[in-house]
Amino acid sequence: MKKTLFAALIGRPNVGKSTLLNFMLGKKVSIVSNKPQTTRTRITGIMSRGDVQYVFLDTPGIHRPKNKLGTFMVKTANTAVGDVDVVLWLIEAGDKIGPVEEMLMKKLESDGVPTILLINKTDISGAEEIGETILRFSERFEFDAVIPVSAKTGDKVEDIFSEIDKFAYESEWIFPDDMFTDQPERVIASEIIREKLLQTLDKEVPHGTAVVIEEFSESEEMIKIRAEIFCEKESHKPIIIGKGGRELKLVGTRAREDMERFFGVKVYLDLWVKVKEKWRESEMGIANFGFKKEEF
Ligand SMILES: Nc1nc2c(ncn2[C@@H]2O[C@H](COP(=O)(O)OP(=O)(O)OP(=O)(O)O)[C@@H](O)[C@H]2O)c(=O)[nH]1
Ligand SMILES: [Mg+2]
Repeated sequence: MKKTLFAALIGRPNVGKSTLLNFMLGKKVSIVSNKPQTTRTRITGIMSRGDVQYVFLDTPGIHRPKNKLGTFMVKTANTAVGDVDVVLWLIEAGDKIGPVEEMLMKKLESDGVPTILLINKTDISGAEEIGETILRFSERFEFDAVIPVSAKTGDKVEDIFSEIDKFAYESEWIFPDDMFTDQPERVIASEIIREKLLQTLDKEVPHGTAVVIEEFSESEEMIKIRAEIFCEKESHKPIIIGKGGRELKLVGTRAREDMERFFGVKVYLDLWVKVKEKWRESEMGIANFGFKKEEF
């Protein structure tokens, strides 16, 4: 008897949603960085194990948006809540209930979707703080389960499966059993480049970048990729390129290595940096980079 389960990973930026998704799948499908607002769209991770096909939706961190891109990201996360059988709400030990949490609780209540609270990063938090945090959140909301986990070490991640399995429903599987993401190869390539920008560059600069794949040509022995990195200000361009092209070269090497691992063939990567003033602030700017209104 085959079963299907849709689960969304929801929470504030930087709590480890994408890290957890990658750990659960045993494959890297969603980019990770130590900077908040890394994930910008809904990323689907699929896993078929035993009788169950799990469809996980990784979402952008919920925050108070400061521009049109932020508004799109928060809407994407909110919409995912309504599309799933169970929500995995990730927090960190010490987190308080603020406006973002209030809003999320209201949404979860009105949608009536089962919710499991995950206190992530237990490898770097104290037992007492974890306990207090569980109490604080449980007093305010009726969670179906509460599990302290570590997406980094994998501690208690298997317990998540035991809890969510209850919500799986009988159905034919939607995706082929060897499929693990629905992202097209071009999107994976652009996300890998964005991850390396976030990991290599400091502060605000990488947050204002968008990556467009201009060419993706495959032959048997290699893939040739030409990508354009758009930044928001003329002054950001030399920062991304670096002295003598050092930074861009580093981004390129790191991205190429990951791409070769992912695609399993040699990759030739050609990166260009361009400017698109304040693109995150306009509807048209974000639509041009594929963040479309139609998605919700
Ligand atoms: N120590 C520790 N670090 C973790 C754990 N999970 C995630 N991290 C780190 O936390 C940072 C953020 O991880 P992400 O997975 O990108 O977080 P996210 O919730 O997807 O963030 P957004 O996409 O910005 O919403 C990264 O530096 C991760 O390595 C964990 O269990 N333990
Ligand atoms: Mg993420």
